[in-house]
Amino acid sequence: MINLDSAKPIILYGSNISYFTGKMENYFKIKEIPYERKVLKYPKFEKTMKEKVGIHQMPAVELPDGRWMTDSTKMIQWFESQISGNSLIPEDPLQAFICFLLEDWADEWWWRPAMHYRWHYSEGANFASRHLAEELLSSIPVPLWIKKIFLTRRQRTGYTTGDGITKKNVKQIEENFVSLLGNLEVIFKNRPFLFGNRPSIADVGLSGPFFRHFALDPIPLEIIRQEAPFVLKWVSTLWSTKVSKCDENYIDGIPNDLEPLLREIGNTYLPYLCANVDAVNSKKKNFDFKTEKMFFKKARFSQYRVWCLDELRKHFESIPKENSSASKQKLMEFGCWEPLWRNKNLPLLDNQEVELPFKANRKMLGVNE
Ligand SMILES: N[C@@H](CCC(=O)N[C@@H](CS)C(=O)NCC(=O)O)C(=O)O
Repeated sequence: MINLDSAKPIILYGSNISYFTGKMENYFKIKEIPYERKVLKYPKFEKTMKEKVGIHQMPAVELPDGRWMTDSTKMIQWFESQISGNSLIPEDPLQAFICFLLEDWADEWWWRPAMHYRWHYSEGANFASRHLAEELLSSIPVPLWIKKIFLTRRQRTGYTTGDGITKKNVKQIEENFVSLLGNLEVIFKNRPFLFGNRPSIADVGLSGPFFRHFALDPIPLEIIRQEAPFVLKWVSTLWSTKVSKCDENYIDGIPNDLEPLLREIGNTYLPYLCANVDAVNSKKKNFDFKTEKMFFKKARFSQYRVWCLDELRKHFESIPKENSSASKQKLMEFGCWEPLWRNKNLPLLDNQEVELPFKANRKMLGVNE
């Protein structure tokens, strides 16, 4: 068990406009885990992370005993295993599985649209490139305007135009976001969090795309203000909620209004993970991916996301026998079952990510490595 002492807080290294740093901060706040966010400037941060955890990505956590950690999903699971009481993972096995699924979807699927809104529009790119240049690159003796151009290009070639976004599908990607807002608005009109009056790791997962991106960057924030005030309210409620003060447990079962989200995971996100597995199997660095509503041209392969799919399978396999057939039934109803198991063998690396959260093998996308 970890000793949480506010005199010796955990250090969270990361930018205050970073997706996964924002997710970790939401988690620490909800759990009242004392932490201090710090920035280690580049190139020192990159070098230190590679030494400590094997790869460089944001955020990193340094524990009071000096150990370093990476990967928000595995860090959160580790903290959950170290702290007794007030867990953010529901006891009900199907609810817990759905939470892991929603968290994974929030981390991996909504990354691309979040990067799109930030870097495609000059309002977002100007704001974010200036912010990051000043926050992270101030020890590099290069004029600000050059740093801004460098950052904007790096993020676009890495994560937007370099990851399947073209002139033709921008509209589809933006419609997908507006439809997410519509679905979430229905939920948050009814209750403060996805599973009732108590936040879960699914809410924490969704704070990734929302807290430091959609509800911060000028273009998506304006859409949320106009179309989804309850979503905006959820963002700030989550940020200011302490789970120790929530005395109600999670609501029973899987509420009907989660169904549109789960159906989308079944018909878009899990098939995307399968297409990524096919690309990795055939050693393709890029692949096209099509759903009823979207077409991605030359999306980037991700070895990390092969592992994500494997993790989801492991979570399902850990459901106790007596709950497993009812859970399978529900997943079939949402269209999630077939794509979860579509690819027989997953092309994982030997021992891929087994040492997380203390050592990592792969970044989320193998870009800028
Ligand atoms: N799976 C990781 C993903 C972390 C991640 O990709 N973070 C982004 C910034 S928010 C990053 O560092 N990207 C690496 C880069 O751009 O080089 C997690 O959950 O923490």
